Amino acid sequence: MVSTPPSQASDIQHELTRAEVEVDSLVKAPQQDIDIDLEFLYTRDIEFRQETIYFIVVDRFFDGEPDNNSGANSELFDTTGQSWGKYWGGDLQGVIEKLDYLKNLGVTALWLTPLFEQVEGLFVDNAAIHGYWIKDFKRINPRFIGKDENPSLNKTQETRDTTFDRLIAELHQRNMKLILDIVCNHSSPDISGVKGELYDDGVKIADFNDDKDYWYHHYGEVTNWEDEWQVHNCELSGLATFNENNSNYRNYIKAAIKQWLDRGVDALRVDTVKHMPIWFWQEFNAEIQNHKPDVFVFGEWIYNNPHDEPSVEFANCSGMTILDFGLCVAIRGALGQGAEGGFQLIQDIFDLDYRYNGATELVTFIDNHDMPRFQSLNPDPEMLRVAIALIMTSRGIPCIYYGTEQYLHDDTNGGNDPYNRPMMVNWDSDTEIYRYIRLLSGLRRLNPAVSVGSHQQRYITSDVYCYVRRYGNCMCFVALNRGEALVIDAVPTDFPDGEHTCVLSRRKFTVENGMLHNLELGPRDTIVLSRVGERAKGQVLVRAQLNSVRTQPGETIVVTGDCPELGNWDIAKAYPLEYINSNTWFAEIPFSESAGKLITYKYAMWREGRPPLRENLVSRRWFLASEGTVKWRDVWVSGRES
Ligand SMILES: [Ca+2]
Ligand SMILES: [Ca+2]
Repeated sequence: MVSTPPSQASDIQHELTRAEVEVDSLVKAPQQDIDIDLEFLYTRDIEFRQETIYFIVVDRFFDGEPDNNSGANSELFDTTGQSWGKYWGGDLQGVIEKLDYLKNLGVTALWLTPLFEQVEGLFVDNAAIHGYWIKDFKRINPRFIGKDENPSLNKTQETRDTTFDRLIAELHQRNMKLILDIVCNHSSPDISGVKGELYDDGVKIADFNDDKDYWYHHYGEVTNWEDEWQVHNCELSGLATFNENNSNYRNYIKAAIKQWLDRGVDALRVDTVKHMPIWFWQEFNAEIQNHKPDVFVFGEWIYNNPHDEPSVEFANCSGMTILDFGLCVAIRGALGQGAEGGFQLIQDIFDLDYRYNGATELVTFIDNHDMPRFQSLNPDPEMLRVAIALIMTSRGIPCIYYGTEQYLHDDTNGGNDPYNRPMMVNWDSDTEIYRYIRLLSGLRRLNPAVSVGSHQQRYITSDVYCYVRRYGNCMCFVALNRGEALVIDAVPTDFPDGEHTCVLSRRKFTVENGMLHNLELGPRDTIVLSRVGERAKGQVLVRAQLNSVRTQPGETIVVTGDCPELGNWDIAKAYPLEYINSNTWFAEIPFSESAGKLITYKYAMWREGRPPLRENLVSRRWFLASEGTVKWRDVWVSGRES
């Protein structure tokens, strides 16, 4: 081993001391003196993987305030609910009034379609009921809030008592989160000769047709979808596409989003991420996440899948995760359309999880506002329950499209847009699917195997799929059947021998030698067994994720370091990580004794019959705050054989 030269050693010591002093003084500095609360930066990292998201098209959910329905242009409001392209009256007061219904359903995070002020007009018979034609990113669509709640010019920051603010307060009171849907790529299409008029809190700042300061690209519609330059710079469905090279534009959009984060927004869903270069997103996320370190961000890369290299690169390098269209398409094929491959199509997607650094953070779904609802593909309510049980128990964060729990669907024109956005009519909390979602949402909160664990197939045919989710001694066994009743001879479960109860049906199952024998599955049946072990507890909880390490069976990964929690460099006492997939190891590591201290650590590979292989670097360093949770997202630095 090469010893560190004296000068370098003193440099390191000096740097450590300086870092400690800096961090110490910043943490202890009065909060009003600094923009970023460092204690916050080092402690708060939202863990979204145990959430259950519910996606609402605000206009189609519930009308809590008929006074705002006519908006600026009453022509765009349809009182009969027959004109699918017009507003039907749903608003934020309506969402507030249904929060208890949603909480009881097990929803923990609400994704609302964009709330910003929209262009008021018809474009091909459609008003901007979806919220994706934005006029002013600093103002709320007046159709969604109280009649006199939009402020006079440049006053949005000063206004904190609107229906929007009440919604946030009511959500937080129920321990629920708000996901704001944002669009950075474009503003609005040409409506009666007006295109891309953009406002900054009521003050006009840009206009596509009079674009003196180049806020927009002017290259026409995308014609070749294989050409990345076109996809970034050309228009999508005639929407004025922003020129991200203009730093005035970038400052405007970042300032607008920060304003909403300051008002209590917990997470962002980002539209059309494929249509802007990755450097823009890296800059955007760096700044947004510095502003609010515990914000969770996910993007829509339309029809991404793990074979599609640019979308995988985006998920791994942009600073945000993405909606999992690949899994969605597989589920719709296997369960919605009866595809011959069945569950194997779904397994094929999970088999490529190693391509993502954070497969467990992908946002999973079976339908949304841009595709026919699942039941328009297959009206069988039992099949819908199988599909929902799958996304709620497999890796990723499930997102339920509004109305699913009421079997809401309109099959006109195959259920395609706009018929996938019907008005909510039923609020029955006794439906079987409502009960499923409620129970499985609780399971996600309770059992870390479901929220952060590995996903391992145990039995598969086109009609039957059994898998185990596993994290340490926490586990969850799931059996799904898309076909008719059958009996399976034997399925390995990982569960301890004895009797276990299905979370959904309360049926009892007996495990012998780790196996379920003669497992009876009814038609479109779902079985979920759960076992929760001890969960790590400490003043500080570090969620350590290590990527790009290749292990062979029998090899395991540990974290070794200079503090008692990591074994004081005694590798036999290092903290073990859990295998998630062939690219990812993960553990929740509790720290108490070292809370508030600067620690150094590195990863190492334990190998049977050979010396451990340590990372080839001096060390990693982290200032542990005195309390809270934080994520490490590290990449293995290849070790050298000694
Ligand atoms: Ca209304
Ligand atoms: Ca663009």
